[in-house]
Amino acid sequence: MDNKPDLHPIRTIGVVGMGYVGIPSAVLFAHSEKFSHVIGFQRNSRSSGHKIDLLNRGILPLQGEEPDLEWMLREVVAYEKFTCTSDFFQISSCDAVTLAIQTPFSDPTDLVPDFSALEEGIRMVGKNLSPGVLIVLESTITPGTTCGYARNLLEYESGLKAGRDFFLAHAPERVMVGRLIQNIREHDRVVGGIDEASTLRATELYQPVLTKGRIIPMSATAAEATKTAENTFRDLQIAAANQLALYCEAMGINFYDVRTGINSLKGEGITRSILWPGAGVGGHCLTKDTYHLERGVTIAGVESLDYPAGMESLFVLARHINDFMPNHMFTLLSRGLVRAGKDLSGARVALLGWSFLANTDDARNTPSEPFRNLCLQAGMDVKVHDPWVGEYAGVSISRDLSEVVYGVDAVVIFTGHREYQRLEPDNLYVLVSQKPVIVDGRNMIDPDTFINAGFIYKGIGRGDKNGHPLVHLKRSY
Ligand code: SAJ
Repeated sequence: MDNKPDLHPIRTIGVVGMGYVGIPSAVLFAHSEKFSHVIGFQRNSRSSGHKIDLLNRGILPLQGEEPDLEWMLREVVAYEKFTCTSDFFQISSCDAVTLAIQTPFSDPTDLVPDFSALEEGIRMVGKNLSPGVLIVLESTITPGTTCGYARNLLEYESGLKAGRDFFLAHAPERVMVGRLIQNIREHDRVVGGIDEASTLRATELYQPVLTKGRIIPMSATAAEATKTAENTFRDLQIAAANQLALYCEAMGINFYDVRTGINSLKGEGITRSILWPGAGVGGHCLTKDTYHLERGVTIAGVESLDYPAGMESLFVLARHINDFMPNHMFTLLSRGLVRAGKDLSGARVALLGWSFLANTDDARNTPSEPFRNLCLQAGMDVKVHDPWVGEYAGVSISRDLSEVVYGVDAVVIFTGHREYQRLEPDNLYVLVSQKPVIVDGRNMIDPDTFINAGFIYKGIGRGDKNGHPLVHLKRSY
């Protein structure tokens, strides 16, 4: 008996979850002449149900610029190659179904991601699953989820058997907002099946939408570990830069000189690629994927893990170092105010930058928030400026830089928005209070120009400048 699903051509594709991963994915499948139709599945929920009608009218329900996505969506709708629906029964007409549903951590300390939305999606697919279908999970998930939790749920809801009646794989998304279409087409695509046949079937699905990118086949669990670990390693590299910057401050030297020196070591097989220290690490990737990886090891077989007894995970330690950086920014601010002879309580602070990523409006898990909380707990008055972020629950954010810095005791640069590179020391000096402090969390300004203009300077990694002699200026007004 042939115990493999039958291999008819993939013609109709279902994409569950019309978010910033699902929409470009669905549009690219629909745009390929290899496939005849794509159905986007979206819950008719209060927060996202509106997307169904917009998408069916060829209107993109995403924020910001997404090159090519808009006209491609209009085209596939016009040619009736793409439709969006909340009727999950239509999954039964699909040859392949992908799920791009986020699994955020409501509280990273408990290491338990919120699977509720993904679970609902998997159940709906399982209830309408036909034999021979390929299911692919695209969300970032804990290693072991595809072969364990997801497989069991699909088999339970469908009464079918993975590997025998349907194919199952994981193909993690690697998209960046602002480059969705380009990333899907040009990044290599890791594709991991629960078995060889599923890997091959998933390769058949993704190959047609790749241009520069190539398929990288592996097991489902290896694919889950790849995605979580690629962000874990980036977080680790940032933590290494942050720790070295803290050391350089303590040693009274310039981190950026040391970084240049280290990176000058070149040659066959020699890499250092030191990243940049900063005021902290935000976003929804690096702040959670380490905990997905850690949870994967915990579930997959912590008893078989050979690791130094009682030693904390290097990866979790890196998370703690990065989460410490807003505290360090508060220490730099406090030291600056003390040098200015000012009390922390009642001090007026201009916090420049609320988004977690330079020149974007993305404020998810922004490190500016814990810093602002520390300032408020110390009795400071904080005004927030950001040229990109419109609003954020509980925080008033101004676009008027002069208004935010007027009369403050300290200016703190938290996000590397290009606007802050253009801060002019003399213009700023006449707006702020006497003996002003400036703290640079993103290496945006030249210390000497602000020190010579009368500021008390503190900067991450700038041990060579943080104890500078004070320059006393007679105010000309
Ligand atoms: N950061 C530093 N120092 C650095 C780099 C970043 O402090 O040298 C901080 C940033 O300020 C930010 C945070 O880390 O607060 C995250 O920055 P990021 O550039 O890693 O941006 P993310 O979080 O959007 O990461 C995404 C990831 N992409 C996907 O998951 C598909 C990541 O894998 C990419 O490497 C990253 O984009 C990228 O390189 O653009």
